[in-house]
Amino acid sequence: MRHRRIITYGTFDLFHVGHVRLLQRARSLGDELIVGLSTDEFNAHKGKRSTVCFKDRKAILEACRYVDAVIPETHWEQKAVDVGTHGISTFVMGDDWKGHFDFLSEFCEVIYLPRTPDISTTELRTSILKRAAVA
Ligand code: C2G
Repeated sequence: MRHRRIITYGTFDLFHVGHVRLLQRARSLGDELIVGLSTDEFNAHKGKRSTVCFKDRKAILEACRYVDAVIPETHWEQKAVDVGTHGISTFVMGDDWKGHFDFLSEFCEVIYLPRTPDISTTELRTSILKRAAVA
């Protein structure tokens, strides 16, 4: 049976259970999981400003039992190159991205997994700020 390497991408800011469940399910699809982690600069390009810097988001992901390696995600177009460079069998994203990366099916399997409901970095940040305001 061929060694199956999985890849996924994201910001993973304020690491939460939705991220864990995505990584857990992605990892269960193969033997190894690589995460393309958005750099702070790429996040700015995505119109996102993460609370936690790239260095710390990387350390947190590397501590996650489902993650075997973390590579920087610096631009949208790197995915097809990464799939070749790392010998990826399957590309995985949450289904909020459904359809956006179907072009990769030319190079590897493309799977969109259902998002975990009722949790997001934005919701977390908002609830923290709300509590701080009334504290
Ligand atoms: N996710 C999830 N359930 C949630 C929140 C997030 O399954 N409740 C998934 C997202 O669908 C994504 C991954 O966790 O697959 C990381 O989420 P983000 O860090 O928000 O990723 P994003 O900023 O959308 O960046 O090139 C792709 C981009 O880098 C994706």
